[in-house]
Amino acid sequence: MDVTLSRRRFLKISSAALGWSVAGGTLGKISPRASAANATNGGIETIPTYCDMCFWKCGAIAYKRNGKLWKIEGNPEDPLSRGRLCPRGTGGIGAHYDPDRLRAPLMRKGERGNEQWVQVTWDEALNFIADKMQQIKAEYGPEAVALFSHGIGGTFFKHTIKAYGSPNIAAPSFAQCRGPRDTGFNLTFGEGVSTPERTDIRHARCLTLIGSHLGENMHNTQVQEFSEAIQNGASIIVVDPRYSIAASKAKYYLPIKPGTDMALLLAWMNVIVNEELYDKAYVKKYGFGFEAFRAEIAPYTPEWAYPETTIEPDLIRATAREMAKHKPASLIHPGRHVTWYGDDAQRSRAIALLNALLGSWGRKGGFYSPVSMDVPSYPYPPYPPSEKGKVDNPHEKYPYAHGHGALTTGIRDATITGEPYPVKGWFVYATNLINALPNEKETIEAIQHLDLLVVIDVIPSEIAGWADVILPESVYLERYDELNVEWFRDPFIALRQPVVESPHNQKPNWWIAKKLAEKLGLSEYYPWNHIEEYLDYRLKHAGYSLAEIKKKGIITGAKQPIYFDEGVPDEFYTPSGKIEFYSLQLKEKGFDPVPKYTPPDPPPPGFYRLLYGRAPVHSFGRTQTNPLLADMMDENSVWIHVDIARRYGLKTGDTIRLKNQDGVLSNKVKVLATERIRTDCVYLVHGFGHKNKMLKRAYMKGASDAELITRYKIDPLMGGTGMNVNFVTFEMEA
Ligand SMILES: Nc1nc2c(c(=O)[nH]1)N[C@H]1C(S)=C(S)[C@@H](COP(=O)(O)OP(=O)(O)OC[C@H]3O[C@@H](n4cnc5c(=O)[nH]c(N)nc54)[C@H](O)[C@@H]3O)O[C@H]1N2
Ligand SMILES: Nc1nc2c(c(=O)[nH]1)N[C@H]1C(S)=C(S)[C@@H](COP(=O)(O)OP(=O)(O)OC[C@H]3O[C@@H](n4cnc5c(=O)[nH]c(N)nc54)[C@H](O)[C@@H]3O)O[C@H]1N2
Ligand code: SF4
Ligand SMILES: [Mo]
Repeated sequence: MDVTLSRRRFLKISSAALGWSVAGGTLGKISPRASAANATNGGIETIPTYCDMCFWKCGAIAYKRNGKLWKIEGNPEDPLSRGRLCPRGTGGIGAHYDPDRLRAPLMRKGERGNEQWVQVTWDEALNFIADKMQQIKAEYGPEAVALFSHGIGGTFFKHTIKAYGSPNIAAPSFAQCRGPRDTGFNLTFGEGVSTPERTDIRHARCLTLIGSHLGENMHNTQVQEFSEAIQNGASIIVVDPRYSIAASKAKYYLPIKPGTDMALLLAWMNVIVNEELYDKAYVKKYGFGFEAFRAEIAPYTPEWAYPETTIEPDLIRATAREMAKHKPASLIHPGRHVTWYGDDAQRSRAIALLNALLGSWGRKGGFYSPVSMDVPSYPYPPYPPSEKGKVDNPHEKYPYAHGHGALTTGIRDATITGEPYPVKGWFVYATNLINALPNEKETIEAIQHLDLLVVIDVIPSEIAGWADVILPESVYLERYDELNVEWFRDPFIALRQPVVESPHNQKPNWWIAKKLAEKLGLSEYYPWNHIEEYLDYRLKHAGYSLAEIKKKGIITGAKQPIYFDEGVPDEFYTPSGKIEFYSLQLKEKGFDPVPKYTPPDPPPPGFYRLLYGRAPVHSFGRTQTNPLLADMMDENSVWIHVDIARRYGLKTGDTIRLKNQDGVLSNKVKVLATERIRTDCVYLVHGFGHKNKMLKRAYMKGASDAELITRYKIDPLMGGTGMNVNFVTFEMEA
């Protein structure tokens, strides 16, 4: 690649985007050169595809110059990106050129975890895996193989694993991310919030963000809509112990004591109900159990909430009135990564209830009803039924864990204990379980019980370090994937297609999953020869074709109603058919029918709560080796309040280690002494502190939050793992 030119160009594009986060205004304008056509012009070729630098799947246009990947911009025809990518999306070319990429299949030599490998052929690797899987099936049954997978690239692995006979498929995006939110909303409205979130941020007149750090959390469409809402003069209320970028845009900033949001939510509802500020007609028409709810929240006055949250009663009242003034275009954002304290499904339910009081569900500026295109699935033979059922949640211990695959930590527990039945093989696709699950010791302990650990990744991640076999995947710019048929405000179909060839012996997921199925004697599940046939079949049955979608990357459908007053049926799929202010199903199962507050455990003396989140230029722990993104941020710092830093004699730039309540010591990390955080907590950007030596650029740079998260609190409703329950102190470095 022409490194200088593309880097200069890249920095220009991303600093425009980052400028937004710091200085306000919109993201960079749509480039007039971004033509959504598959064109060759003076050695320049444009190929539309969709981004995979995170899981938002923005439509993009890749540019090639003289046959080489040059740059990526947003696809103006795509409803998610609307022609603009976030800095990570723009930096996607770095994923193709990353010198740390896995290049060929590797098999472990010696002990697990010692990171010594022999390079093998694809046939050798897949034969080894298929033989092991047949042995496991013969001895323990097919359910003893589990798949962990994150993102759309896992589609074909899920298919192969189901065909093999296992129902044990899990993703950290449920029990370590947004599961509790969808459970809380489902219990209230009968539907979840889904992804992309059905939030009508663009039209909100008042937007309340509870720890949703938009601007650092760079989910493109939401950041663009947030920016529009600000420009349209919406009132922004931000609740965060840390003065986030979003907080800097807020009319009201509430620096809440961590873990006490439930108290604030109850007090807000108390004010809105007592002062009769709620949408009475809406609540009367759609609400179930409102009087019982009113009685339950009566004790939770702002004066009661003040010592819990440290937010002044006047400020609680003022913000409650502000959000009510703009109803129903008043949106309390449901959040996304909500696995914080273990009472997360109930906190999410409280957020749902507050939205219900404001009448925002089904209304403009609140939650719209998403639509999608109708693209029939491929007609495969039925999967073999499983006699044993899923392994993760014996006796339905977590009654609301259904419907989203299995629980990651449930599979991990079963692997360790052998109960309710043994798990002997793990497939890990595009998820770094060492970083994504709390308590890495338990993950490593579970791995010791396995007969087979296969990791499919693009770089040598920490979990790959523990594998028996590592399979190197082509990055998204080098492959086709499943169609993106998203539920969104506008219906569309998006295509991911190869822009360039893989540089070494990497293969796309569909090819690996299909070859493996064939070696397992499951060829009937792959009646197509190439994914192009599969995609064309699906598209033809929807009235389109692969040839057609390849040109623009996107097919959009006609606008459809998305609000109640546009004709969306005002139905709620709860047991009562209404919005459940009081939940009889929760009561029957022994849970609180209306959310209650439990104070968080206090830190041990001299310890500070460990909080963590995102940086605009990185995705989780997966982009630290990307040369373009690492140039912008190559390590994290620990945010410490200036007064606390002073107490320890620390200043910005000093190097320390963090030690958690269980004695776990982090890598060295730089201090950021700042007034932008409370005195009772510290903050790290997630994804740094890599420990795999093969990650040359990222090895030991910064500290890993994951490593310090040894404790977690399980949500009794749905099995999510609250992870903001760890505390750290500081160890000085000479
Ligand atoms: N401590 C801590 N834990 C967390 C979080 C946190 O903030 N802190 N966040 C939680 C949340 S919100 C989520 S959604 C989860 C996310 O957790 P994960 O999905 O595990 O995210 P990553 O850790 O980035 O791991 C993604 C892996 O996929 C690999 N990868 C990237 N592209 C490709 C590809 O094209 N093909 C293949 N095969 N692999 C690829 C990357 O190299 C990386 O190893 O983690 C959760 N866990
Ligand atoms: N750039 C970038 N963007 C991303 C991602 C990425 O990796 N990189 N990942 C995407 C994914 S999968 C997800 S799930 C989202 C996650 O992003 P979000 O869902 O927006 O945020 P969280 O990770 O839950 O929380 C981080 C914020 O919560 C605050 N916080 C911590 N504890 C508390 C508390 O007790 N109360 C309150 N009110 N606030 C608290 C922190 O200070 C921080 O600002 O980001 C998405 N967007
Ligand atoms: S939000 Fe950014 S990284 Fe995620 S898909 Fe969109 S452009 Fe790519
Ligand atoms: Mo997430």
